Amino acid sequence: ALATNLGFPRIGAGRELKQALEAYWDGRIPADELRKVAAELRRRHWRLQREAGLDIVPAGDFSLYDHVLDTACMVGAVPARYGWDPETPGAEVPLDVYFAMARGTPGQGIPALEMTKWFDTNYHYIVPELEPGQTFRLASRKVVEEFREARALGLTARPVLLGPVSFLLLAKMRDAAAAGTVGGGAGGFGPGGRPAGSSGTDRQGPGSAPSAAGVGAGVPSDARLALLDGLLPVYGQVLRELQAAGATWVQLDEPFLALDLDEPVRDAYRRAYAALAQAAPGLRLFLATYFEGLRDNLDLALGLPVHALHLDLVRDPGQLEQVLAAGVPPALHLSLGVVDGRNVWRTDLEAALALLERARDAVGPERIFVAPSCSLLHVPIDLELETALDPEIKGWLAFAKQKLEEVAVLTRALNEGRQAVADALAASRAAVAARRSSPRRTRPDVQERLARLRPDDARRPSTAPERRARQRERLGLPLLPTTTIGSFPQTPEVRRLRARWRRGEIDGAAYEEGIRAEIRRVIRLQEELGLDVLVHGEPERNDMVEYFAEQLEGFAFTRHGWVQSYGSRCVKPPILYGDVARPGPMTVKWITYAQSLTRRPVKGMLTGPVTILQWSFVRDDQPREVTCRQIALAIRDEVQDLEAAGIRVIQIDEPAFREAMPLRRDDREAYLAWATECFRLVTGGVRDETQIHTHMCYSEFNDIIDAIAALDADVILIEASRSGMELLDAFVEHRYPSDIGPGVYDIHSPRVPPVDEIKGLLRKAAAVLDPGQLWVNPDCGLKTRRYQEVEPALRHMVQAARELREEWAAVP
Ligand code: THG
Ligand code: ZN
Repeated sequence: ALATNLGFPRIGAGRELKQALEAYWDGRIPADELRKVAAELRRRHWRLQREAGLDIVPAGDFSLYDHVLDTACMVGAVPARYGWDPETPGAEVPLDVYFAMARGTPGQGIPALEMTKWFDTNYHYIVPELEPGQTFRLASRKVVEEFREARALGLTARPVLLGPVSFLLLAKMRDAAAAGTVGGGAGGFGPGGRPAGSSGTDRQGPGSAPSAAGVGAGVPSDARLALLDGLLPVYGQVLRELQAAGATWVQLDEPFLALDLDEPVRDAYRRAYAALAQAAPGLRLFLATYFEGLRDNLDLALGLPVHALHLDLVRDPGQLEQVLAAGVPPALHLSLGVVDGRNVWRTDLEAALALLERARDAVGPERIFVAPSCSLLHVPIDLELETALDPEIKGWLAFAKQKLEEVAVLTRALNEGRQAVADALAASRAAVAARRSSPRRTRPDVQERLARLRPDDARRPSTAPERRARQRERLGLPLLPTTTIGSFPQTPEVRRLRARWRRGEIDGAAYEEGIRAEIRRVIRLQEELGLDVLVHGEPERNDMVEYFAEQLEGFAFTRHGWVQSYGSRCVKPPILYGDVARPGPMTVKWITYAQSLTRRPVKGMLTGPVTILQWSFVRDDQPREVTCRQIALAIRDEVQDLEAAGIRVIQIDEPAFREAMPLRRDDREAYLAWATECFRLVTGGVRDETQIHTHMCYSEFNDIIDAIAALDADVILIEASRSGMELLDAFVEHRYPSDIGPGVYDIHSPRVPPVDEIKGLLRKAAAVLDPGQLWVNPDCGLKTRRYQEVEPALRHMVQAARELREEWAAVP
């Protein structure tokens, strides 16, 4: 058996890549310096992987921005607006074209490619943009060069490519009508598509999932697959060049093989791999599947002419037996992903070894690779850097480096027998036992409370229409009430205030007064603008998940546990290790202070349980739904405290509600049932006259509209401006019973929308929904914007609402 890895984090333990990228984009360092940092990181990471005990390391998994973008460049899929001439013989995509695709060029007004979630992870990839009749040609030899680099360092490396079928299924098509009109604009996307909403250095976050990309949906066959025949020769050429450079194995990542596929997609897989096997007959193809089990695609995968098949045995340990029962073709190697590449827990080596030994006894040790379940892109690099972490909890964890050491131990156990690694196995057993028996993990009061839950706890006393009448009366709101999503711009002064407090440079009293001053400013501004439901602006928060997790029991935090979110942006997910409890109020102090400054209603702002769960590293010793219910109860207590303190409107944000949905259709109903129940547990205890808002930051509601309605919120504030209110169709068809605030202003862009444009959007909304149902608000929080844009935009928004109120009031 051989120890291997599918991919390593690129950002660097000290986020060196982030620093270098941002310095390059700011013009502070030249391209050569950026390349030097990147090469140094690759060298360091290869050395680390070899020293951890790997026999074969991945090469080409490094990326300056994103591996899907790298693949688009490899095959020359560069939309015309980036000004790259594909006809120039031998021309490769230059660095600045690459970054223009990732980030746009604000100076020239060229938008970036769209960005969306990589399967069910918190990583975002750049969505390749293809057109009918798209041609491909080899336009980047990055993977060949990086393979040579690894060889030159004396490593046995396996080049990594995103497989051709997954590449096409991750892409979106421009429609034929618009394909000829390329130039300055980004118009003309297919149904459901839209121009990239964010552009340039301005990009602050992901856009919505493009409906054209198949991630998470039942994957449709469509025009993209018609491009396969044109794409395969480029892949063939890359394989031959890799072989010529000395590669024996090449890894092809095909995560879509673990999703729901229709017959044309399956056929595309058969055609693609037949062609690739023929293109470089001497090369061994290592087909990587992950994020789910193969399930009904098992026979398809086993029938492809490849030399190794990687299985994610963390997500689906049962698929090993299915594979063995189906009969492993005599020449096929199995790569067994037994170490969790998506989470931070130390592996139970005994349990992993049981699976590995079963496979070894069935197919022989010479046909086994031992590996993490997927690329380690999704976990932090090195646990040893966490010197401040509670030692007991640290003993339960493994980051990328430690995970590879586990892979090496398991491989040795297979090759040399358990006694060769007896110490490591004993240490693992002890760690597993210590975690299992630790009192830190369990809270009897939390478990008893969970056991006592009754269906009524997740139900509001009256129906939405009854509540609406009472809330209207109490809040005294006009037609088309105006509000915002919650955060106001985080000025450099506010960031500095928080940083100084964290470093202990100012005391608690000075910090609190600084925050209160900011709240005063934000309340005064909103009153002056004439908004109807105010917010406190969230100056005390950094990352919302971190903010709440820090105030709950059951979470631990790292100092260096950065995980790439997109490009140079990272998040530091909290580690949820134990039963969750709320020792005391988390937001009441700030919200009640804000409310004391104004007669208008101030919203309490909370993050929902599904989002806190989804954006944390979550314990693997109980079902996610149980953990989510515990978080829900903690947030419920906060809601109760806010209500008791006189807060009349409370918003529970669930931006991750959709992305937490299982990748396989069969698993979705169960997820939506518990996720909905958790949201309702948060709000179930409030009185009829307390108004519950929620916010979700994407515009794909069609397939979850029933669950959205079942949340039973009084008001839902959603993204809509970028799709020109198209998403409202789902709400119309469903006869959505509550109020809706379809965002009328795209906060992802610095542009200030004119009054008439906002009125136009509201008219569109009022044409399909009851005007009495409509709220007026921006698309998302204003945290990443500047006051110079926010103030005029909100002024226009309020003006538009006022003009329409008068206009519509005049109509009998
Ligand atoms: N919080 C968490 N996860 C998220 C988001 C979030 N996932 C989805 C989406 N939002 C990702 N978007 C971003 C946007 C900005 C940044 C990270 C993810 C970002 N990070 C800072 C950086 O890399 O410099 C670090 C932030 C910090 O200091 O905490 O700007 O909102 N959990
Ligand atoms: Zn949002």
